[in-house]
Amino acid sequence: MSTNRTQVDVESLVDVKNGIQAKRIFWDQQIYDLEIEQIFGKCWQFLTHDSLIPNPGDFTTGYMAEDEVIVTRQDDGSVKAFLNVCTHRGARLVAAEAGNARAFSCTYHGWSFGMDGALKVVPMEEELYRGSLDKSKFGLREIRVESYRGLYYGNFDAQAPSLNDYLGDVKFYLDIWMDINGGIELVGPPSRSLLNCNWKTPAENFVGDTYHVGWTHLASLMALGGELAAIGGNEAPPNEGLGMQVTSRFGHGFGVLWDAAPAVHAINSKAGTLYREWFASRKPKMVEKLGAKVGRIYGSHLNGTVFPNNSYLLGTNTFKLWVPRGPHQIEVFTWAIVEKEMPAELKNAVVSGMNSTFGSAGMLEADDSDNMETMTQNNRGRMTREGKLNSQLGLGFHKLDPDFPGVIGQSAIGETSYRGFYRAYKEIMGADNWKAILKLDPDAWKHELIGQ
Ligand code: UNU
Ligand code: FES
Ligand code: FE
Repeated sequence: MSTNRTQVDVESLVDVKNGIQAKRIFWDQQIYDLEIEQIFGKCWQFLTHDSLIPNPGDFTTGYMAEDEVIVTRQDDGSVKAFLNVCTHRGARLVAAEAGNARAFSCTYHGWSFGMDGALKVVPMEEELYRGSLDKSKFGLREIRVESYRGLYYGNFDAQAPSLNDYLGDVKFYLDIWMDINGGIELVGPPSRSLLNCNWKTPAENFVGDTYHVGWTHLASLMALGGELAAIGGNEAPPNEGLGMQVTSRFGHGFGVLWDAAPAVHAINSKAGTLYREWFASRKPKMVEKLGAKVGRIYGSHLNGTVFPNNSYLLGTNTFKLWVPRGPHQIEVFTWAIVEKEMPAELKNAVVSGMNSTFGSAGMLEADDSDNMETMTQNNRGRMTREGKLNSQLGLGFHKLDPDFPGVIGQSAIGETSYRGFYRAYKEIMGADNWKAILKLDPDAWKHELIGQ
């Protein structure tokens, strides 16, 4: 067992049955170090989308947790990812955020690598190394890559389940937005910003927090005047018909606010007008294909997280990666997510609508950020970090639904997907390896969450 695993009592961090977590999960360095090994070492992490590297030689650089990576489109159309680190003396290989290149040359001594990762050229190789350097042994460290609906994810663990199996129950819902309706694309380059919070504070907020929407975002919702303006200020408790929550085996989950997809695009803006027309024209086709109950997912607002750190708001056109930078800071990457078949005018309008609401300087992004930072930074206090976090909202009000995969939280405002997120977190943090996780009864997680 690694040092990190012997230093952290994972069992004490999450109480699944009672919906409680230890507050120190947002603070302790040892917990963070174990997360890097167990969570980010085992789980699928978002890299890029087809639309951002369409041609051979196209590349983007980014992060898998604290590891710098490069993602490149190969001549055969496939996509490979590598550590963005020169295998000579370890300098960063590629400084650009994106581009097109046939080869990558290190800035330090000039070793050059092909876009397939192979070490191709070593300056003065014959004269200096005199045949003693085996270039085939010094290619870039390759990372396992798989894609879902054009979204590429990387994984450091060869034992991990396929990306499809990992997404599991949430694929059914994502497909309604990302496949059945004609597919999606990401608009980049991503904006990047620093936030002084633990990576789990926004990940849990997006996976499961509809409770804060009417309160934290009151002023923004009133200013925007969309479908959610009525819940601003929590003046009237939402009825049961407002939405639902969904969670799944590996911690992915989301909240649904029925028929509210365009809610944060200002009612009188160009985006607001065009987008509401768009849903009115597209929704009936989805209902025809999927039936009224399931088809309603399209045109509803979805706030979700793909475990561990990839969040999205479908309707709001936000696609996020919360890259950890130590336990108390993240770098936020924000892309716009649009439907492929939207006319260019609508795409442009919703990208700009997204940037003014959930971009790095967006008004709702700003509403959230102080909460994310204080719930991290106040753990500087010793008594504070010995405390607990409560996610008991809706405990006991779950169901299984033959039409909706996963565990369903029955009211719009609840914390079912928080509990699902931390149930998976605990399981993966404490497991010897993927083999041990995958040999468990595949339905056991549901009973554990529902408590029966
Ligand atoms: O802030 C959020 N997570 C959110 C905002 C969720 C739904 C609608 C608007
Ligand atoms: Fe939720 Fe205080 S009311 S953190
Ligand atoms: Fe928010």
